[in-house]
Amino acid sequence: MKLVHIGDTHLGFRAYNKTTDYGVNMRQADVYHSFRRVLDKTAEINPDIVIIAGDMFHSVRPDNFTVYTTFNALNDFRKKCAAPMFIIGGNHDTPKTSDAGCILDLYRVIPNIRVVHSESKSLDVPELDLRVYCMPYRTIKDAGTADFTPESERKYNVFILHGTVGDMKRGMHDIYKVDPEILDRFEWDYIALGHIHICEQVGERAWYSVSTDYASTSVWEEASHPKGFIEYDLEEHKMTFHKIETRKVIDMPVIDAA
Ligand SMILES: [Mn+2]
Repeated sequence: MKLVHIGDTHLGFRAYNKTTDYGVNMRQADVYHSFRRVLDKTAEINPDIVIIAGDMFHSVRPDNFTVYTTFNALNDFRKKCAAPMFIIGGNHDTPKTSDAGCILDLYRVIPNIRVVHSESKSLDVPELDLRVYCMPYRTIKDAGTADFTPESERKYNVFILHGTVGDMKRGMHDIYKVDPEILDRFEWDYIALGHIHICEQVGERAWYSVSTDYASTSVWEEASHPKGFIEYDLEEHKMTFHKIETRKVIDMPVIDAA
């Protein structure tokens, strides 16, 4: 049983003034192409489960171009790989009020894509003997009281969460942090985390995947870290990191202006 864990893809991210020949912001195009590369590689691996652990979009209201190119990318992927895909809401793509509507809901129309953004819940996948517990960013404030008791026994139990766990300091926008104790409250086969843009292990079976391109406020801090995604074998408990090619970020030396 193989799982692919994709982290913050931040589609619709823009930076600087350069545009492509088609008039699209160059960094926006880069971020999109990295996403396509990740999906192409995932289709080659042909896993049983695919996870996008939050911040699929860079903003609550991505531009129309981003909305429909993302639709094309996921639709094309679906033709090559039938694995169920689980997408949860992150801090960037979940609106603060429910009447705003969440753009992630649009992607439910693609077969076998499940989206969770406004509540924590368990999704049962009997055909894979699998249960996936989803905790999107909007619900991590209640993580302490979350009930992980399964309604039915399944062989594989996977937990997806978007947020900062423990004392990691990188999230400037963090209002809530999750006590790492909750990761141990149930014997998960894998914990797929999103929010931190660097690949990091935070528990025996718990990983932050990594963002799929350099799409943070301070990309230079990440310059020495490769971008990619995680493949995880639920039987052997083996993690494989797949690096993908992106445009390079070069951290220039400090200039002494004096
Ligand atoms: Mn993010």
